[in-house]
Amino acid sequence: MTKSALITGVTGQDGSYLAELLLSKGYKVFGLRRRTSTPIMENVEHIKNEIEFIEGDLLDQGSLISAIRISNADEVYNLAAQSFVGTSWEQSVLTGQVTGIGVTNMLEAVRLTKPEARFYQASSSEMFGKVVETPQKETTPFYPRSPYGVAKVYGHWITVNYRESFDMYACSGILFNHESPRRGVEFVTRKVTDAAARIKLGLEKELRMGNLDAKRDWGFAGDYVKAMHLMLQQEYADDYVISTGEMHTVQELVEIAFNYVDLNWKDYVIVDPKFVRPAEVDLLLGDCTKAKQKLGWEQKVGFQQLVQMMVESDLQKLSKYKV
Ligand code: NAP
Ligand code: F7E
Repeated sequence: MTKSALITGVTGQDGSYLAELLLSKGYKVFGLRRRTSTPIMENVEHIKNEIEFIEGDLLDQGSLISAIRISNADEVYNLAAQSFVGTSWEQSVLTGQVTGIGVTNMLEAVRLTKPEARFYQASSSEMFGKVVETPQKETTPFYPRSPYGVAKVYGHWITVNYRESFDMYACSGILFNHESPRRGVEFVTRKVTDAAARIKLGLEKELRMGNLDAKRDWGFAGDYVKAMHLMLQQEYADDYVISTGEMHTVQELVEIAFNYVDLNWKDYVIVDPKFVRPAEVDLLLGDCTKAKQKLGWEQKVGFQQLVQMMVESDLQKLSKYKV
């Protein structure tokens, strides 16, 4: 029998890769999409005729109940969020409402409408924040460092709580940073690959950055959405860390991107306090042994390959503007 899935945040980076994956597996895919004055469809343009879009918002409970009713989803992937850490200090209340309370709104819609549906919550390594142990695994205590991280901790625990209170199949994937050519341009990887391409093509002269010493465990979004799907195919619902187990600095990211276009990054990069955060997450490094053993999940794309893939994609997108 054909399975159906509802993806919130379908127009985002992960939503688009997950929709592709589920379509390739024969799912009927429904995507919750916000009404916007101009449609934001770039990531799903190529599959828009295969997805059934439902208008709704994580802040509007009725629209979420309707979405579950219309889709009659067997699997619900809650990927929608205000997902940019930087903005979470500027819009802390909104971030709390969407990224935190929005999870309860979605869980309530499932509980009231189709409690047997399987639920995935997009938790984050940002919950570890000022890390209390390295590497971080499922049992590592949380110490969030931003309004975004705090909201994700709430979303994480409400998912665990609904699993334990209502016996729902509700999982939380604690995903470390994952990137792709579809990454929003404000996130550091895409900001750097976009800038390297622009500078190479003569469209920009410099790149202003924040903390070059921050360390992250960066993987490829296309690999990570496979873990989301696997989490909903198990006998019991559980929570899993998904990561590469490798850590790099922002400076290494910059070096790889600029080397790829034969430029010396030191000639173009300026550190600007405007991009330094009020509270920083200095390092994140994940231990995904549990996911490897129980889900059989593994990453395919390495860090250098990922950065080069992103620069290449930005060069192609921007080449028509070359001066
Ligand atoms: P993204 O590209 O920023 O996508 C976020 C999606 O959420 C977009 O489709 C956006 O719609 C939608 N959205 C925002 N507010 C909404 C609202 N009020 N109601 C309905 N939809 C709303 O994020 P991503 O990188 O794909 O990440 C997916 C999820 O994983 C997020 O929850 C993120 O916090 C989490 N996460 C991401 C990472 C990572 O490294 N990428 C790591 C751990 C966890 P519009 O297109 O209309 O803006
Ligand atoms: O920053 C440093 C910055 O914005 C990474 C989201 O997907 O992953 C993401 O959150 C690091 C930070 O991602 C700039 O200070 C330096 O230390 O790419 P980012 P993030 O904050 O790690 C987690 C797992 C999520 O869940 C989130 O949704 O890079 N950095 N200079 C900079 N960052 C940005 N954005 N811009 C700079 O100029």
